[in-house]
Amino acid sequence: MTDYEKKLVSIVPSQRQLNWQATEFYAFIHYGVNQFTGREWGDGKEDPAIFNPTMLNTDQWCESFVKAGMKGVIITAKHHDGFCLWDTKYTKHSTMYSPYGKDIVAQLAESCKKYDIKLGMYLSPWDRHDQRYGQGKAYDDYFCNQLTELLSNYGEIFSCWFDGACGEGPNGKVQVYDWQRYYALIRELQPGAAISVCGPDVRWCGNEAGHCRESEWSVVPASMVNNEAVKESSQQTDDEEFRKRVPTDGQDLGSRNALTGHDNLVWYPAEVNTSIRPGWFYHEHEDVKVRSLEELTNIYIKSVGGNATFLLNIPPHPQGYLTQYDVNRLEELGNWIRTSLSDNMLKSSVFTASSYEESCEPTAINGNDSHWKAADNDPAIYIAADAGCEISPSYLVLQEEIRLGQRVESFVLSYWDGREWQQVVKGTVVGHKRICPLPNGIKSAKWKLEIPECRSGAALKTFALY
Ligand code: FUL
Repeated sequence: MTDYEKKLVSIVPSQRQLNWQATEFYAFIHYGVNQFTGREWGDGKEDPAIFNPTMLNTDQWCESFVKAGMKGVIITAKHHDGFCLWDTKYTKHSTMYSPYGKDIVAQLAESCKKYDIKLGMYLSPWDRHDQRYGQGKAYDDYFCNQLTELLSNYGEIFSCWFDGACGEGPNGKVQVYDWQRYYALIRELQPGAAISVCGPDVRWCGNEAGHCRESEWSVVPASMVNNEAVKESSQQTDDEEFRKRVPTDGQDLGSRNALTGHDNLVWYPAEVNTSIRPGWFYHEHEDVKVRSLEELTNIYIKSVGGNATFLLNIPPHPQGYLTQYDVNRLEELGNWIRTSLSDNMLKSSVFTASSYEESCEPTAINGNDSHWKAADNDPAIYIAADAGCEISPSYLVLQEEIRLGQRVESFVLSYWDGREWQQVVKGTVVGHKRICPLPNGIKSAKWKLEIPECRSGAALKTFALY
């Protein structure tokens, strides 16, 4: 192992990043005053009197998320319009002063417990309602008081999601956020919560269309943790086109080439966030524009199966429930995940490998908490599986033991056709998880995974075929 490789694999995730990464697929809820006004960005002048859902049912949301295979939900406790969905002491611009009069975050927290899923908070730093916005410390105090309520009164929080969007023009109010103060408060109140987007733990994938880079690296230059850059690439105006746009630059953030010249590196893994509909908030005319199952399975494969996580927004109807259009699609997606990725055809295979380290034998692969580790000086790393009988899989699933860093730079899957090895699929990064669809109709008992490029010895938890 070269010194440089040693350095690269010394960058590892924190426990909170490991927990967040394992959440894989979770829901976003955009709900507030906007679905009553038909807007995407409220201006902060909305009268709480318009907020009057009569069928709000957070159990229905969570039941649907569980059916989709999701393990958590993040709610817009406050969006840019400043309207708060919880019982806050610090403003009257909230559900408590609306005809509805109840704490929605509390209801969701109860439902999360009941359905055993995690809860996360979206609290918009940009606030178009509050008079303190733009007054420096006065607003930071307000924001920290809000954070304190949200992080103290609703149980364990897995994610604090800080949006980079701000549409204030040159004549608007400018607030210089005291990020370090916010982060210190979060670490104190919820040390397990990952701080996402404008934060040090989770990197925004850089678009709202659901696109994930082909090679999504978790080890990147520390300069990527940059809230100003996030702000610049976030929405500057309420723009439907922005939500569909996929930037073409910045596709390689972490290859050896991309890291050249960067001494300071960090573990900063990606999250893909998009909406099941064109808008983040509910609009009736978009009932017919719910994304197809095919689109969603593609995003799932490329994000969860591309070393990112998938945060899918499902906006509730103004009356407070998820519509059948969305509910049905979520259930179809969950069924697809359960049927496509649950029966590993290599589970009782015999594994052999080019090399291994003590206690990390090839048989340790596909265990509950064990892994196979190739020797650091192995010049031609591979692991092979003999399933004992012919199998005809549709998906390859790989996982690295990321506690040992992100190591795999390229991989090739082949099968034995009776005479020689035939290549089936190849790829680049693996990280937490890589899912590759396979061509139809290949049958073989013997499969081999080669890892031609690796940052010293590969460490794999999973080599599965479904
Ligand atoms: C954007 C916001 O402006 C949208 O309204 C939405 O909340 C999305 C998740 O982030 O930047």
